[in-house]
Amino acid sequence: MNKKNISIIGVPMDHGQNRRGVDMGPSAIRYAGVVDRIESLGYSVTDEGDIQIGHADGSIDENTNLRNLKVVTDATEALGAKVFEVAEAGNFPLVLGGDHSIAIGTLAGISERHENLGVIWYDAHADMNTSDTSPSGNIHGMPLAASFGLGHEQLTHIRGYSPKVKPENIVIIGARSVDPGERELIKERGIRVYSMHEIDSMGMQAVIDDAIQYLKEKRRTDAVHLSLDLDGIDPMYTPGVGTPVPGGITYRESHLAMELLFDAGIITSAEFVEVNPILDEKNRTADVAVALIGSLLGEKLL
Ligand code: B3U
Ligand code: MN
Ligand code: MN
Repeated sequence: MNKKNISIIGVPMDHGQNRRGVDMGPSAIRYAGVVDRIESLGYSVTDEGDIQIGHADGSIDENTNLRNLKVVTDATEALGAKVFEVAEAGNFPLVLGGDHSIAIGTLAGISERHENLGVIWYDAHADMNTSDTSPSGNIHGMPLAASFGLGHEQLTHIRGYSPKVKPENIVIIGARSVDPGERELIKERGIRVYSMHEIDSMGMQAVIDDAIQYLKEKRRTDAVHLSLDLDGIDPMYTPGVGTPVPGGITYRESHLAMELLFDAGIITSAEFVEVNPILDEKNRTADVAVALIGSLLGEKLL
């Protein structure tokens, strides 16, 4: 990655799920020193501030089975516009969440500029539910499906087009909690998943090498977005997340993954989501986010 200017966009969104506090994620990550950390690597950083988020009552609409649809739609629309603007200006968009519903907006802004976008989804979950399959009505469990065109039209058509990404250009890393409807979609759409099984048996180095080769050589992607949900990492390292799932990726494996992605030079935008300071211990989860952002942007020991 050449030393582009990094544009930080905060998205204090907590309406894509039903545990309060994740709206403070961007503040926690800033407090953990994200700007200084990136500047120390020789980049210039512009903090674009936060996207405005409206109010919602948290109820699930009985017709759509969706919680807070309007507020999530409005915010992702605004985020999409901002991401598009900073990317168009030649900057690297670094989005800080906020719950994972915001990825719908990030991808809407990014994909508009690319023919064949790739996505790496680092997460304990597949985030591929739709209003029909979701057990919770929570939109943070739906952003991947919405981005390849499945789900409520308001979610699939942010910025007026759909789909944002081809299912076969998606790589999921760290999955260990997948709902039945998601499992079917993974098989049916040919989505590449490196679950904890593959991480354990192949090792993280081989997983990332394989993922890079797949996106670069096989899929010939022209840009790759990294969407990193902190719950992909084991909750012993990142306790401040709304839906922790044990048996996750270690801190060290995650650093290695970020370093290998930096070395490959394929990542063109990124987001770090689901940091919830209310559920956290001494801002540990935000600290991990900042450390991983450092590695993703080229921080090395020597
Ligand atoms: N798959 C479940 C749970 C979930 C998804 N994403 C998170 N949790 N963080 C759902 O509600 O869709
Ligand atoms: Mn997620
Ligand atoms: Mn998750």
